[in-house]
Amino acid sequence: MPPPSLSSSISRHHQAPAEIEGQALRTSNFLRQVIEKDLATGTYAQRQWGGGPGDAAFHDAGQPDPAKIRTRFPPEPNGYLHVGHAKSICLNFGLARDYGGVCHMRFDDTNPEKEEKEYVDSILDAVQWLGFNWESNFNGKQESHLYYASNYFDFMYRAAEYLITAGHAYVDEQTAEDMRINRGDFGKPGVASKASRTVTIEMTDNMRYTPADIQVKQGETVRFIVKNKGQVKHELSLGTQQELLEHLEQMRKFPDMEHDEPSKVTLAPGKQGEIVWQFTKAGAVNFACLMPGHYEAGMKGQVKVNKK
Ligand SMILES: [Cu+2]
Repeated sequence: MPPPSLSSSISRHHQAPAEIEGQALRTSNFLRQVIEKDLATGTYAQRQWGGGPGDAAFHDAGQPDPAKIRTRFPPEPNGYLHVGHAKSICLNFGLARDYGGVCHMRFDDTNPEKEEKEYVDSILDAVQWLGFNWESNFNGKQESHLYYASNYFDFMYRAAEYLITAGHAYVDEQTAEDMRINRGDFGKPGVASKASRTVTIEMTDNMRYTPADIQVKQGETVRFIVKNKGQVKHELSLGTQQELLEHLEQMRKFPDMEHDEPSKVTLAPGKQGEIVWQFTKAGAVNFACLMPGHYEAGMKGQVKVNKK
């Protein structure tokens, strides 16, 4: 008998609830708890479905939704997927499957200059390889839920205009530099001779920093010696949570981009580098590895800056 293919043995693991030695295992998390509560109390039982993406009026004119829940996987088709996407795929398609719902495969393709058909095909292939698809079959009616945001961009544009005119959103006219300054200050580059101590941080391929929790005093200058003990490239970027998440987004789009900023150090396997930083403001400063998939796998830490 030929061995089962990798993809078929992986999709078998997706069957829920899993069974080990006759004992049913039931995993749970806060998303499942919210969904189960809504299904039990019928919170959205009266919801209508217009047959495709659209505004409230469009759906109100539709049929009672045969899907118990709707989730979505919305990648930008500007690169190949990584392990963080695999988690999102299993989460969104897995919840839809487990609760009698549908997961929409929706390409967030609103930046056509950076997007290629090759990435669209590769993403669809990856979702199927993980054992999922975007078809639904309710009451004998087969439907595909493959959507492209560019097909209803005008609707989203009108929605944005509405939010602005209703006072719920605004257009930020600041320059990129002003935004950076106003967004939250996490300190400034320090001078090594002023450092009150040296903290060594090790990075490993299990996507962890050691230590990952560091305490400093407000005003203190710290010299961080960062060592890459792994076999792949890692980095350490210091910043506010928002700034790190924005950089993460840029790294997804341009994985080879390397920052040359004093708050960051990128290291080849076996190398070490340093960051000298003065923590001027009390609160939390975050750090993370923005190599694709690393932050998602948990490669992050925090510097707690204690008030003077
Ligand atoms: Cu890393």
